[in-house]
Amino acid sequence: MREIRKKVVLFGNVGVGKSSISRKYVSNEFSETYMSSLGLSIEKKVIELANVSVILMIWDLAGEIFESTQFQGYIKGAHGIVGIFDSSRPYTHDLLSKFLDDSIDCPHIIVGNKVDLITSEAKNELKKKNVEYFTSAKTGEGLDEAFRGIIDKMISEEVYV
Ligand SMILES: Nc1nc2c(ncn2[C@@H]2O[C@H](COP(=O)(O)OP(=O)(O)O)[C@@H](O)[C@H]2O)c(=O)[nH]1
Ligand SMILES: [Mg+2]
Repeated sequence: MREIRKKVVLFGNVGVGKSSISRKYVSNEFSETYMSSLGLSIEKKVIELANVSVILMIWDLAGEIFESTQFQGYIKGAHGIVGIFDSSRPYTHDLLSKFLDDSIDCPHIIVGNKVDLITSEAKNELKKKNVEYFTSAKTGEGLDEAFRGIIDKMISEEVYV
């Protein structure tokens, strides 16, 4: 089977759940204890589609990456960006969507994480702001759909034509 390797960068404020999403999606593990990881972690996950294996390299950078001087190096060569905010702290969405609109021209999606912490009313409000995906790194809800969403945006031209 054909293999396609893709660099996907997780992006968003400190504490929104980037590392938790990566860990849950790749290893099905979750921890309530705040793990302020140091540096850069890169996790690999292989997704088998009908006619292609997608090898995702999921990049997760610690720290305040909106502000970081390392940021340009971090997103360099990315095929896709998963922009993550904390659904229970809506201001993290506004920061994220502004940044993605202004600065990013590769395929990207916006993910509202920690959906286990919000009411369905709050979720509906976020849907009005064009949030495409909701996830919980705690329960695993929505993770496959979100990563499938960024995969589809990255490979649509090369696989489905
Ligand atoms: N309830 C809940 N807590 C979460 C979720 N995702 C992350 N957390 C918690 O939020 C905190 C920050 O998560 P972390 O992955 O370190 O965020 P990062 O700074 O973006 O990498 C940790 O205490 C996690 O346990 C989630 O989907 N639901
Ligand atoms: Mg982290």
